[in-house]
Amino acid sequence: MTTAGFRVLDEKSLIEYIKSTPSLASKLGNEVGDLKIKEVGDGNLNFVYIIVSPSGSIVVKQAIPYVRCIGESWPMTKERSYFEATALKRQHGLSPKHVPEVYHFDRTMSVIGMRYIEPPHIILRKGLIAGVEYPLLAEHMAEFMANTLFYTSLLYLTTTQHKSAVAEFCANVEMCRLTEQVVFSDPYKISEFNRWTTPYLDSDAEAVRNDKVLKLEVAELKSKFCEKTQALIHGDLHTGSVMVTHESTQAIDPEFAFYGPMGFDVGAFIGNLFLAYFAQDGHADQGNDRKAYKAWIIDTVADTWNLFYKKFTSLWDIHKEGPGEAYLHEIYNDIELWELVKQKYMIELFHDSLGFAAAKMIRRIVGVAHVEDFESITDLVKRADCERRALDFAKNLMKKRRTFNTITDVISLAQ
Ligand code: ADP
Ligand code: SR1
Ligand code: MG
Ligand code: MG
Ligand code: MG
Repeated sequence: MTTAGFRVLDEKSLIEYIKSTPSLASKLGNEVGDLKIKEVGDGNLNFVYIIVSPSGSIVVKQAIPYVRCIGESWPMTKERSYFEATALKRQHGLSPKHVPEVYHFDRTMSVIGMRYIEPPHIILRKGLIAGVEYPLLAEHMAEFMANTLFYTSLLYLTTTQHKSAVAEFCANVEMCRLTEQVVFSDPYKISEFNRWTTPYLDSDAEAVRNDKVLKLEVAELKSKFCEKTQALIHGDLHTGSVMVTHESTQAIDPEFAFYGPMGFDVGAFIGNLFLAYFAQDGHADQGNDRKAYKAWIIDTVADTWNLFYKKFTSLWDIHKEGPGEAYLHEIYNDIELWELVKQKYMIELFHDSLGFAAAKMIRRIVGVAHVEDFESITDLVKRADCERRALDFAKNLMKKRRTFNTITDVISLAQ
């Protein structure tokens, strides 16, 4: 596959590429004679290589011009790599402890070189399936989301700074269209790409397609996704985009980044925690009923929202006198008005997050791309049972989201 200087790399040609790229070779201590290279991409879209030399290690990610999990029949711009590299750099600047450093970017080749997030880091989704508790996860994710969302919003930026950043990321249009299709449209209609645990969920999938209230709600969320240029969002912040140890949390894979509604990130993360929660009964066995683990996931949902709220509003407090042009300073100087503004902003963000969480759950059960949380449950009756409970919760959540005032109310619905 070649288009004006682009070629798909493999383990062999990547060695030559690294040898001729000083910014990568230097991270390997320039010891490029005996490199160990392994392709580890387990995501839906791209190729990811781990490269280890005797004195260093890196990860190289290459975007190819189609959707990897479907094949060449679904073309997809490899320019996504540009937006991923740009977002990674910006997010690393805003939340350096939770985003890998970018060492190299080659737009022609759609290649990003970045820090190898070394073992014992694993993908969070895998840890959630294995039943591992991560005591700092909520704190770290709240910090990542508060920093990246607050500092790229009009609460911190001038309208001129914000508009030019919005314009830059507007060009990530193909990735946005993919989300519009697979999250907000396909699950609610007949689509060749949809799938579900058949025959057990046949009538559940049909019920989603025939639910007029749900379709109106998802249309509203789709409008918000397309129209609300609130902050630079990661755009795909599910539990497969987070790598963890007990001490460390790293957000990767922001190729869907653009200026969109903050709730899309908060909701993606919380919605995927709820997917993990509903999958637990399928992973329970005689040795472990997973009850305690379910309680930990629920606590993590609550802590994520509550800590995010705290960190985000405290950044807002600190930067009230800053360059942000969303509100007049005289509003901030009036304690009652400032409280009112804060409450209004945060409750809307909460309801957006709940709506997007629900949409992200529904698409993983009746849409094209499923999650390992459920797919790894081999007993199909059990799997369908877990998926149905998650789906029913998500449908309710989407419809009733505006009636919730606290995350505790949401958790009661899940339990
Ligand atoms: P995709 O865009 O195809 O989903 P990801 O960026 O999610 O690709 O990467 C796929 C997999 O590669 C991840 O699940 C993770 O296992 C591994 N990976 C990606 N980036 C890194 C990194 N910087 N360090 C270590 N492993 C990584
Ligand atoms: C064809 S849909 C592929 C999905 O994988 C990515 O990680 C995004 O979630 C996208 O929706
Ligand atoms: Mg990924
Ligand atoms: Mg990706
Ligand atoms: Mg999702």
